[in-house]
Amino acid sequence: MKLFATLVLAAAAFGIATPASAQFAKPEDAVKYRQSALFVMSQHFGRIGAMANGRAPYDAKAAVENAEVVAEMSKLPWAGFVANTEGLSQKAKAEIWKEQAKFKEHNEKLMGDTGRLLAAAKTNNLDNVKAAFSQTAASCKACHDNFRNQ
Ligand code: ASC
Repeated sequence: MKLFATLVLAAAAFGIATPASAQFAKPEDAVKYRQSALFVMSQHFGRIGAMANGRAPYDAKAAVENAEVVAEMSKLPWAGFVANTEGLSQKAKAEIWKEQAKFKEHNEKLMGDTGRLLAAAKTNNLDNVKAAFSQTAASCKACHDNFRNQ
């Protein structure tokens, strides 16, 4: 274990990629990490949704700020889907680990969409925000339909 820790530190010092699992002290932390990133993303995505759906007045500056958080958060959860967390969360389907290429495709689709949502927000045009919001929401839903229970 001590040797492993030393090797991980050495690898980190030299910028060598270490397994994602090595980034978390324990499997439960990886679950908490990915759920936290997804939760923060959903809060900020919801604020854009409120504007897109007319439940809140359109505030172009707020839309950009929220889209920045969404775009950044959308990069994070995936590293938390470590193999040793399978079965720890009732919501994460086994398919995540059985169909890793497909899961990765969904992750990348979302990151592309959130990048386009941010670009749309920066146009300061509500119609652009609405279109990019629904594209992104469709990506959220597609991944949930395939990989999340309930
Ligand atoms: C949200 C949110 C999700 C997605 C999903 C889209 O605002 O929290 O998980 O949109 O509901 O279908």
